Amino acid sequence: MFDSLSDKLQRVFKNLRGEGKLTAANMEEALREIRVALLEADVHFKVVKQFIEDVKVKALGEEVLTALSPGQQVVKIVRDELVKMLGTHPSRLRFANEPPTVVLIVGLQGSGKTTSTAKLARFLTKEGNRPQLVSVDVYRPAARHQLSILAKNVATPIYEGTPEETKPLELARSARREAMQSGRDVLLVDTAGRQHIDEQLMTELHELKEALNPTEILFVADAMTGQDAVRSADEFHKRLGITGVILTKMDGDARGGAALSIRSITGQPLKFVGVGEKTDALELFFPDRVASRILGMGDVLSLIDKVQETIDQETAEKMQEKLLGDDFSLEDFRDQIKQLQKLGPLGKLLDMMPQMGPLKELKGAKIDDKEVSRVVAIIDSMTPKERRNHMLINGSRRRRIAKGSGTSVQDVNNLLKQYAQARKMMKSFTGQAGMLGKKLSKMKLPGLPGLPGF
Ligand SMILES: Nc1nc2c(ncn2[C@@H]2O[C@H](COP(=O)(O)OP(=O)(O)O)[C@@H](O)[C@H]2O)c(=O)[nH]1
Ligand SMILES: [Mg+2]
Repeated sequence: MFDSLSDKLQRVFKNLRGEGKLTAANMEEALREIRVALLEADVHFKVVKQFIEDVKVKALGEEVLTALSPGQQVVKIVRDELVKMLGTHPSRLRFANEPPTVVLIVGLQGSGKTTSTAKLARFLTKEGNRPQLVSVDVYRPAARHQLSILAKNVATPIYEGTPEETKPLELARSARREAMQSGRDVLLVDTAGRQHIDEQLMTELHELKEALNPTEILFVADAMTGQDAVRSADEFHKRLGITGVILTKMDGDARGGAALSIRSITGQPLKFVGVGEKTDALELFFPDRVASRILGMGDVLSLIDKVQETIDQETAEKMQEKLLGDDFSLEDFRDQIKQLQKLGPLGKLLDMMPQMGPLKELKGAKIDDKEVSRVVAIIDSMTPKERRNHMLINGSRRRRIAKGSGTSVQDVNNLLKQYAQARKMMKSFTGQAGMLGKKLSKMKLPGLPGLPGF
């Protein structure tokens, strides 16, 4: 769905990654490319304009985090703005105080109303509700029959109506009465559609709205129709007042522009997406997940969040100074390993960092809790002097430390070796000011010491 947009955005971020810092010039270039990518994904031009402005203000403003590299900064800003554009919080169905809650399903012909009505019934049942269905599409007998068949499929009662009930309003009223009598708590009303918005349809929908006082009026839009879907959602909203959107056919190869524009244009949230023809192919819409999927950054984003959450900024800064200087002690080593442990399995961490090529061979490495406690115990058994200068630890001290920490001399030797390697590694990272070292220190990762041993 968002493949093409995703590819283009990633190219922009890749280019920025090579830059030392964010400047007005390289930002301008990146923003231009992001703008083109969004327009090509069929995002509404007004939405694109606002989006670019917001990203620009943030990127060049005070909110820039010096802890992240330029590429990561922009990814973060774009992600945050995408989430904002998509609606920040997932928007669930609302329920009436007095059951049954009435949900009116509206939209153009062929958009997926009948299918979505059945999908919703199934979804609600799974959530513990007791829905009731009715089709008021009196113009096409086949349409009502279609919902009857789907109702069986999702094991939900449907009000079929009497031969005398030929008007949408009559059918809907009777269906509500039946729902009340049989203790159903949600009435889903599948309405007729037209190829185009016309007066007669609007009048009919208005009457239904007046009579039923629905809690939700969900507009069903076909994602494949791109900007047309957005335009008709907007028109329905202006004329009828909708409370949310179901975007169908997201499993197709639509470019995604509709999903990205609907909220900004109509002011109404995208509540569900249809991702297939079957009745289970309905998903709640989660803005943050969709944004991450669009950016497809192997989750650099969650890494950024995680690093920021986990590592206390101040400790990290102190640590960084140490890493850059020459006084990286065994105590620091111990603290870093503890920090790393907090970040979770190393393999997972590295998975989240697609640009960590040189460290890929460490993928299999694990920081296991036992190993960490052993390291901590050994270092704690040293004297403060020894922790500051490992050269003081001779053979007999090694034996004592092993005894004191309940480990073996070999464990102590291994640890000292890892520590020496870590020091060397840190020096080469930072010393050469190589990209990787810079990246690590910028990200305020604890420097990944001693990795070869873990
Ligand atoms: N691939 C796919 N097809 C869908 C989806 N939703 C509906 N359809 C198909 O779209 C067509 C029209 O759906 P229907 O519910 O009859 O539309 P209505 O005229 O608005 O009631 C049918 O062939 C459905 O199977 C979806 O999310 N994905
Ligand atoms: Mg229909």
